Formats: sequence, C-alpha cells, structure tokens
Amino acid sequence: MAGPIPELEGRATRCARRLCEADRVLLASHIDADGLTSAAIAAQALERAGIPFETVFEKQLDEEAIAAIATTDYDTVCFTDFGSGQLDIIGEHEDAGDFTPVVADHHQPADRETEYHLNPLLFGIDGASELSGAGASYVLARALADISEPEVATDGGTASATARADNRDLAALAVVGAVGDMQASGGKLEGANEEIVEEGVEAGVLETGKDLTLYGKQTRPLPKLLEYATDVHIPGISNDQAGALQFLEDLDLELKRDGEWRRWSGLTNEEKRTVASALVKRAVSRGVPAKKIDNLVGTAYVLSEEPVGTELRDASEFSTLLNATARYERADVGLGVCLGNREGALERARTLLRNHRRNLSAGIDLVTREGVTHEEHIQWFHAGDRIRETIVGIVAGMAMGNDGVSRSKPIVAFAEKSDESEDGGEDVELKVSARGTHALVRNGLDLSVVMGEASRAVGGDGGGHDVAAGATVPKGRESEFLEHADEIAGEQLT
Ligand SMILES: [Mn+2]
Repeated sequence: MAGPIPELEGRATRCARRLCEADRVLLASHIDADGLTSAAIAAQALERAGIPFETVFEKQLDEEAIAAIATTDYDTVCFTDFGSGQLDIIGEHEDAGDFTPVVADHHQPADRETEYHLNPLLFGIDGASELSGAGASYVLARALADISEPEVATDGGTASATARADNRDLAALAVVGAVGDMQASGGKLEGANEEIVEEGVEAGVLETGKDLTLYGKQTRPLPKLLEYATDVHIPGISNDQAGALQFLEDLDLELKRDGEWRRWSGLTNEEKRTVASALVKRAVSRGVPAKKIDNLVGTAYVLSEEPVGTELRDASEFSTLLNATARYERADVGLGVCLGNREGALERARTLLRNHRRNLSAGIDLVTREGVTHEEHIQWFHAGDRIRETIVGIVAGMAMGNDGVSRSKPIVAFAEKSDESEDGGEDVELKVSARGTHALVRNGLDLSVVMGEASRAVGGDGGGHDVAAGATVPKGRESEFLEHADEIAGEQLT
C-alpha cells in the first residue's frame, strides 16, 4: 500500500520498522501547535501498533534536553517536529550507545546523518511550505499502520474503521499542524500537504471549500469576526466596533437568534454570500488594493467530525487553541485536546486562550500608553518583566499602527526571560523580538539578518524570518544591540 507521499515511502517504512522492533519508545516533541499535533499523531500510531511509549515535550531541544533524554533507559527515541537540526548532538549520543533516534521532522538538518531520519528536505520537498512536522509524523503513522498487525478488526468494513486501521483519520491533525506552522499562509495548503488533505477528505475527517479567511468563523460572534479581522484592513470595519456592527445591520440579515449573536459557521450559504460580497464591495469602495481583497477568500479546512461552532472544527482555530496551551507550557493540555479529551483538557485549553488574549490586550495597552522610542530606522520598547517573553513579539506586532507606533519602521521589543531565576546568576539574558510589515520586507527588510547580526555583535544569538525574528542578548547590552540593529535595518531599507 502506498503512503500519501511516494518520495518518503521507503524511508518512512524503515523508520516504522525500527519502531516496531523496540520494546518501548520515548516520544519527544516540540511545544507548539505543530509539535503537539505531531506528538498526538505519533502517539496514536504507536498505541494502535501496540508499542508502549511515554511522551515528553521540550520548548527547545538543546544539549541539556538531549542529555536528559539520554539518561532515561529508553533505547529508542522518536523525535517529532525537531531532531533534524540537532542531529550533531543526537548523533554523539547515538555513537555512545545511549539510544537509537528515529526522527520525523521538517527543519533544516544539521551536518550529520542518521539511519532513521524522515525529513521532506532530504527528498526535495520543501519543509517550510509543503510538509510540517505533523505531516512528517503522519507519513510515519501511515507506514506504521502498514507494517504492524492491524489491531482494529475489519468489523463490517465501515469507512471510518478502515480509516482508523490505516491511520488516515489522523490526517485531520496533520492539517491542524500544517496550518499552525503557517503553511497555508498563501491561502491554501500546497504540495505534499495537499496529498494529506486528500487522504483526510477520503477518510471522512476533513472537508475543504472556499470561504472567508477571517479568523474565528466557528466561535466568534459575527460583529467580532469582522471587527477583529485585521489581516486585510477594511476601513470602517476592521478595529471598528461600531462600524462593524453598522455594516452588518445594513445587510438586512438575521443577526441574532434566541438573543445571541450568530456565528459565521451557522449562516446559510446564501447568507454567507451576502456578507462576503458586501465585504468585498466595501473593501473596493474604500480603496483596498485588489491583491489584498483576494486574500479575503481562501481554502478553509473543516474537521468534519468535530461539533459545529467549536474551535476544534476549524483548523486555524484549533491550532490557535493549541498554541495558547504551548505558550503557557501546558503541553499536557494541548496533547489532551488532540487525543480527544473533550472535558478537562478542552476546558483548560479554552481558559488558557482567554487568558492569553487578556495578556495580549494588556500588553498592547501598555505599549500604546508608554509609547516606543524612535531611532532612525527602527523603533523599540523595553517591557522588563511586565510582558511575558513568550508573547512580547506578538504584542509588538499588534501594537504597530496604534498611536505613536509607526508601521513604517520595524519594531523591536525587549523582555526579561522568565526561566533565568533558577540560578539567580549574573548573566541574565534578555529576549528580543522584532516585527516588520510585508511592505517593509518588499523594501528590503530582513529581520532574521538584523537580529542575527546585531545579537552576535553583543555576544548573543538570534534569527528567524524576514518579517518576524528573535534573539537573546545579555542584559545591559541593549543600547549597543540597538545601534547595530538600527544600522543594519538602515542599510537594508535604502
Ligand atoms: Mn513545525
């Protein structure tokens, strides 16, 4: 039986065979939406194959974390959504006989190979846009089902029993992971990801269709759906409570039912068309560029087995929920949700997301109230310990465009790292986050270079993407760092 991605089939089968040979497996995964779904996919595949396992999560798979894994008495370690970039360190432990690694990842591999290494980049598939960690784990899961004795009996051969027997039902989680990894940011999933979507549709766990790309179609009341949707800024609606409401009231639509605001997911197709076309008309009349307007519509990924009106039904809302658990280091909660724990874990995840949103708006208020300092080419603020380092970058990005915070310069934010207190040492490190806009990137901005070079110049390190990047720098070297960053950004933007 062929897996979803033929190029990866041979390697996936070898990895799966190795897992089946193990008495038990330690499953180690990254803490974010992609890593959590990766772990959930691998966990279910191992369970169904009858392989005992235990799961651990790491924010960063550094030397220390790998050493800790090596001291456990597991002989086989399955790494998902990380491991490739750390193969140099992992390889040393492999050589020492500490464990055999089986890696399902999509990040750039370190300069070292290992036998059981499943990564799209090794087979000419783009790991940034075509396959996520969850996708690689899904390919592994499909291979595991293929070679292990199926535990699921062919009970009457129903479609869902078959899907479960060959792990195709896990395609839904793979899509949540890919969406969480921003692989659908062009409007739809592409390449290898599309093959996985197709399997999910066939297995009856996914539905796709053209829809508004606005976030919150399942859970947000209609006026909030429009007001909070700021990816494509529509004057008089985005960030405009009264405007969004007025816009909807002018449409002659039943906005409330039983005294409650209706949600997008509950509208009929005709009602959806009414709102969507009015929205496009408004955008055109207010001069929103045609390219931006195109972004209002894209492919939506619906998890058809989840209840309508819950965040679990929409791949992007599902992944946001998972990211909220990850950001507050509650991987146990995120994994629980992925594994189908719909009471305890789901409620805790929702609470984390509510608190996360509260923290974001408190952070944005703080930045807007206290303002930023403008250098020639960048602007910056120092949050100290008043904004968590895990969200300060998002806050910085969202504050852009508010009073006194320009959208024509990248913004740089400092925050104290929360995990430094243990040793109470002298060498306190600061987390630095930077955000730009796509317009700035088109003009030459590459924040991964700015953050990387400026941080290394002061004894730190950093990197990331052109539009969003991060770094760690020693406390006390902020102004020196800013001088470098301002100079590099200036060179890029001329
Ligand atoms: Mn990933």
